[in-house]
Amino acid sequence: MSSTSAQIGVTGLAVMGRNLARNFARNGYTVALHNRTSAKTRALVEEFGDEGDFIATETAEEFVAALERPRRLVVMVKAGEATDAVIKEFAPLMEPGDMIIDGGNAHFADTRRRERELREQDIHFVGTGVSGGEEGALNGPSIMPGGSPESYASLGPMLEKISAKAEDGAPCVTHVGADGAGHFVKMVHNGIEYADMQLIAEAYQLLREVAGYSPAQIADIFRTWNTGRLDSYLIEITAEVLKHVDAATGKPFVDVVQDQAEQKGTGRWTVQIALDLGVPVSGIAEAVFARSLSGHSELRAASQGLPGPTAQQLSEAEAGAFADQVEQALYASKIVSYTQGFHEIAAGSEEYGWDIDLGAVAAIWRGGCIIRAAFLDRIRAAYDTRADLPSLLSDKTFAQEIGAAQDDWRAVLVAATRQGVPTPGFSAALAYYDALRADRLPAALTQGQRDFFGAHTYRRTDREGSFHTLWGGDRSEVGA
Ligand code: NBP
Repeated sequence: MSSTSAQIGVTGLAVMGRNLARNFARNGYTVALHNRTSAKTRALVEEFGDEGDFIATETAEEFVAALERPRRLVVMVKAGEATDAVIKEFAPLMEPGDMIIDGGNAHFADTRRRERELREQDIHFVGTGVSGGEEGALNGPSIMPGGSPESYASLGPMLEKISAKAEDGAPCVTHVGADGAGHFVKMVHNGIEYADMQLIAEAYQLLREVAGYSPAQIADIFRTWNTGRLDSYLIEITAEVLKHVDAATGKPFVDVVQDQAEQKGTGRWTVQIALDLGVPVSGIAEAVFARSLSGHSELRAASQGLPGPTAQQLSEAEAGAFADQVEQALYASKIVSYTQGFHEIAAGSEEYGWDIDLGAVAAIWRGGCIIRAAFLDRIRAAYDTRADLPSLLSDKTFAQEIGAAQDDWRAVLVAATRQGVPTPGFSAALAYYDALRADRLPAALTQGQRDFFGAHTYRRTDREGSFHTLWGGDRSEVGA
């Protein structure tokens, strides 16, 4: 603790803030520390003070005074009211050109509001997505900063230093775009994470219930998948979880955990915002709904005993072939989830004028974050080839791969339906794929119905204009 002025300060020293502060210090920066409850500040210095240069402070005034100009003040508190409370406390102590960096999981609309308000004071508010959990915060997260280009010029090199590095050595951070762009992208990241997890869970359930494999055998299958195109952090940890045996009962760990998941915050926002933007993120939505359904214990209890199909056990040879088909279905569905997520980012970028580089987003998710995967390199390559790609499915390589997977994908869903195994993620993904490639959609009939009961009018395939049929009269058509 030699320096008298810090290059960066962190307030909010719970798991994330503490580890982020240590990460900055380990990378050679002097870090000012602050927490509402100062016992946490003292504890950090006592436990980890030898990892680097820290300046522990107790009051807001001391904290702000400890920072070199322009100040870089990272806020890592519980997202929501706490963030506003902290801004209210610190902003009056700061000066033009200083930066407040919110690394919490804020809603991007809040970030836009805070950025606007602080801009009046010439303070740069940098809403920043941080992914990778506490481990990432310490050893290198994927970082998604929004805010002004000037703030990135000052902050970017530091973030690049503490961020995760992709396999090619590139730092997993980029200036995503103005005001709320970083938090928007973090939100969609989490939505995609929900979808990835749901698809993996469905693959597990199918391997267990249709193929008859044990959790330990499924762990081995996932390990094998992890050496191929599905190579990812989530597949890797799934194998670990499935292999784990509960010490108290000797049963597979997955069998002693209650099958009720929570859905909150960013995953849900991804779907809400997609609805507002009119973007079909059906796979992500099904992942959120699947968690929601799992948590309805009373509803589920009341439905126990409803009839299902007669189960048919596969032979050993059939099970092996089925596992290969599930891999195809999982990969194809994953392509769809990312297609939907990137569509939402593109739509948000368009709506808010962020000019987000989709390839750069894929690139910074390659390391540090929960959805890190070899697959993201492919997405980056797709956008590198064509930055204005209308959809990932328009990329030649992805189109070929999904085409090659489709027979197995369909076969898996036939088996799932026959055996009564719910696969909302796989099914929604296939429906999206089939709907997009369809020559005609039944939306034409929907338009006819709307015109019938509400005179909503329709457009014709053969002429310009808007038309209405006199359904209650002689059924002649009027329009221009
Ligand atoms: P929490 O979300 O549990 O927040 C705890 C921190 O907020 C403590 O430092 C607490 O101070 C402070 N705080 C609260 Br609560 N109310 C406050 C107020 N009114 N004024 C000042 N400080 C207040 O911590 P976390 O899990 O470390 O997460 C921090 C942020 O990072 C959150 O926004 C979270 O969503 C985000 N995030 C978390 C993860 C993760 O894996 N956990 C990943 C990515 C992003 P106290 O000590 O005095 O109570």
